Amino acid sequence: MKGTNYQMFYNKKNDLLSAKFITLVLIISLCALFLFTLSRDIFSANKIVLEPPSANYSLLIKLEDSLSQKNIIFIGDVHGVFDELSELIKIIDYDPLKDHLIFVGDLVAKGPESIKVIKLIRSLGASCVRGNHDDKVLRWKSLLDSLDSQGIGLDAYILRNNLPKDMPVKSEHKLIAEQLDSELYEYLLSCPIILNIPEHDLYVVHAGLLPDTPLLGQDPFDLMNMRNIKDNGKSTKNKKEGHAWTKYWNEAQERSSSPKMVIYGHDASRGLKIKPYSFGLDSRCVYGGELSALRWNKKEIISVKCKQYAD
Ligand SMILES: [Mn+2]
Repeated sequence: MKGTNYQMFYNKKNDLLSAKFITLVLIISLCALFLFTLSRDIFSANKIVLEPPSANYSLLIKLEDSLSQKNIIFIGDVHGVFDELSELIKIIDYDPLKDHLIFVGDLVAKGPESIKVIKLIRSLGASCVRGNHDDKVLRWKSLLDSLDSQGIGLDAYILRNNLPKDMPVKSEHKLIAEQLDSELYEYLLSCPIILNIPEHDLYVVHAGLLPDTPLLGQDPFDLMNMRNIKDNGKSTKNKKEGHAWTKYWNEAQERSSSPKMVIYGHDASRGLKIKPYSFGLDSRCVYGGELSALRWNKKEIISVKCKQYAD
């Protein structure tokens, strides 16, 4: 009997212990769930999704008829070089009543006066396409504005979110974005990825086009960055892979019943590059080369010598 009593006592004590234990586990679980929910709410309130690289853009715009009827002058990659751009505009004898300027992108970065360059180009009523450097500035501006409107500092944002690899926090694109007022931002944003000028059978794009893919099916990032096309048909900015995209573009136009010319920039290392159906206008101004303009009706190239601003 003694043994049985002891057993009963032991069982009671055990039941009591396990009840206490279960209650404790329940309380801890509830606390953990509460804290988890709370922290998730705080986190999601502060989490801002960064727009993907080319979130806000027009892929293809046709130049207005009133502008395509003027004498069109294309200008290569300016990269924030204000003095030489001003000099070039004087030398080409630009007449706003008769001429229309079209910039092939990369108005900004690498050179010293990006903001002054955008102001000047905008004031001339020029057209433009978006370059890879313009795109980075636009992405920074859109992020900074979005954080600003929510009262969140960049430091707080970076603590919880990763910036894209090509948008490091210490970048000149961020500095330019910080100086961009809303008018200049709207102007830069208005530059499409591809400008179509059907009256002259040509397209303007910053880097290049794939010959065998419909225009509206092409990736805007590639159109602002490509230099070559690889053997598998994909574009790359690496010049060691495949061949220049212009080789494939020109071959395709020769076979086509409605061939199109492409005016582009971006490829400073290949410099001025004239082929039957492509015209490369980046003559390395910011690296101490030249800034070039192309008067389309005369097929005339006018260049000014540039100081070296970047390596
Ligand atoms: Mn470029």
